[in-house]
Amino acid sequence: MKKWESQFKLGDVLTAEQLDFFREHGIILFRNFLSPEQVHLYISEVSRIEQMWLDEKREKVNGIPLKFGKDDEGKMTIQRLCFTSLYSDPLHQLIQHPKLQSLLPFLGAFEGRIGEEEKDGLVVNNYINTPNSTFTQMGWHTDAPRDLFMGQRIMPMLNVGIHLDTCAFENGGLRVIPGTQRQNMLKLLFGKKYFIDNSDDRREVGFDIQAGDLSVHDGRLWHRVKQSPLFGEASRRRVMYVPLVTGKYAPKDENSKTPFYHRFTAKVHH
Ligand SMILES: O=C(O)CCC(=O)C(=O)O
Ligand SMILES: [Fe+2]
Repeated sequence: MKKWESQFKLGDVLTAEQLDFFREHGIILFRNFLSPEQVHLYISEVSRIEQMWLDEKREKVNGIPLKFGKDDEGKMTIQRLCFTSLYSDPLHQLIQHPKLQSLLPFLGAFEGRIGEEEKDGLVVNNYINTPNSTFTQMGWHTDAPRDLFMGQRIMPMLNVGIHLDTCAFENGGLRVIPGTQRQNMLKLLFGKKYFIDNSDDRREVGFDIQAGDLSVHDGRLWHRVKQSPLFGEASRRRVMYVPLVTGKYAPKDENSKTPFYHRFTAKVHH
C-alpha cells in the first residue's frame, strides 16, 4: 500500500502531462476543484434532498434503490443517494460546469458526455463507521460490468469523484490499482472477487484527499473504499460521483427497472 502525491490542477483544457498520466494509471486527482463555500453548499443541498426523500419515504430514484442506515441516535439516514442533480439547482449547475466537460478528452477517441440522467446520475456516497451504519467500506470492484448486467456490452466510461470530506490516506477511503484499466477481459471479470474482497493489495495506492478535490478513474480500473480506522463523525466520508459515458444515450426515468446487480450489492456493501 502506497500513498501517492498529486499537485494537478484542473484548468480549462487538460494538459499533455495530465492526459499521459491518466492514460498510464487510469486515475488522476485534481486539487481544490471546489472552494470551501461550494463544499458547504453541496453538503447542505445533499442534506436537504436526504430529508425530503426520508419524509416522502422514498425507496428508489429512477429505479435505483437508495441505501438506508441509521445514525448514532437511531435516526434514519440515506447513505447512498442517486440522481441528486435532478433535485437541486446548485448540483445541476455543478454538473453542467464547463470544467467538467473539459475532462471528456480522458475518454480518448470516444465521444463522451456527462451522464446526468444515465446510469445512477450524480451519486452521493455517505460512509460512516458506527454500529448502525450500513456503509463503512466497499469491496474491490471495477465499474464496467454493470453494463453487462444491463444486458449491454461494456463501453468506455469514467467516474468523476467530487470529494466533500477530507480523508487522509491513513484513514482509508479510495484505493486503486493503477494500470489495471489496461487489463484483459478475463482479469476485468475475475481478477478479484467482486465486492466481497476487502483485503489489502500490495499494488494499491491512495491519496491524502482534501475536501474539494476531484478524482477521475477509468471504469475498468480495480478500486475499493477502505474502511476508516476512526469511528463516528471523524470517519464520515461524503463523495459525489458522476459518470462520463459513451455509446447510445440511455436516460432513466421513474419507470426504469431496478438493475439486477442492486439485489446483490445491497447484501455485500456492509
Ligand atoms: O466512494 C468512493 O470513493 C468510491 C465508490 C465507488 O467505487 C462506487 O460507487 O462504485
Ligand atoms: Fe466504483
